[in-house]
Amino acid sequence: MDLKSLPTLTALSDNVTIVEIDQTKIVRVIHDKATAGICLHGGHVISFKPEGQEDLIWMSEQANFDGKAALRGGIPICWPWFGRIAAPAHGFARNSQWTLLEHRESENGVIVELGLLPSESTLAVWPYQFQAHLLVEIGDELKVTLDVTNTDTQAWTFSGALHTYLTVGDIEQTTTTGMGPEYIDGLKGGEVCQGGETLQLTDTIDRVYTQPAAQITVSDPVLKRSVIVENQGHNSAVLWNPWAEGAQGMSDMQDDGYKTFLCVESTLHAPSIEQGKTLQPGESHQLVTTVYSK
Ligand code: TA6
Repeated sequence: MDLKSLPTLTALSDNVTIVEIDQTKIVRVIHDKATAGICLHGGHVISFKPEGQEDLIWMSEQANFDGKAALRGGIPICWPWFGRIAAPAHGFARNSQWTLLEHRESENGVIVELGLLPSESTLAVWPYQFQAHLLVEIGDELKVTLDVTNTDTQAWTFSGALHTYLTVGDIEQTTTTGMGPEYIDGLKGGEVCQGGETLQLTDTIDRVYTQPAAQITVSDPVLKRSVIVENQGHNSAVLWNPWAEGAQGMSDMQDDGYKTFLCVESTLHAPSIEQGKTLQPGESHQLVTTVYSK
């Protein structure tokens, strides 16, 4: 995404400004190391461009920045559940307005911290007290930490994902390793399958890899780079691409959009909310993804 050309609404520091696309405010970071953007709507990272490189993060040309819809592309925050195990799909965090809490900068990069607290609309779909912090560290690498705390008087259970859309030059020439051997196939009604060491796509994919390695590597001969994804606090890595038919069925994705991204997600997967991770009052959990190229 070309964030540099957007007019500044508010300058917060030498490196951090507020800009806007349609109705959506964006925290823009321009630093010697990288340029990045984080929408307050959804706490959604929409760009991470290390200096001199193509964006590592893919955004749809048809993403809806009306401040209501979930954004197509970037890093959707799926929380307090992942998938369609409850409504709205992927939880409410990606459709909520987050608050900018803090920004800090040094020669190594910029850290932006956003927060989300319960509101009438979150309590209507999930009747619990919580505190969510999103720490976005922008430097040579992009590190995103979703830190959730149970501020209720009772335990609650959750799942979630940092649903990263990675830019690739051409999906059919892209190879992925490190996702591990076993996956739950979302396209085969949740059948547990065994896969090969290297994945090269020729069709749609929607898989929960249950034994990912510490690093997942997406090798891109077209953009002449490998993108590395390292996750923490997860129990699986979801890989997704909707392919041509899926892209055509989405109003917020251009028909050929599927050719230039692969979702590699840091996921806490659960078949139902009740089977998710439990936090007792006062307990916290951090779901992390780190993305960089080499
Ligand atoms: O992470 C994969 C997935 O859950 C797929 O099943 C697919 O539907 C995708 O997310 C996108 O979901 P969305 O609600 O953003 O259209």
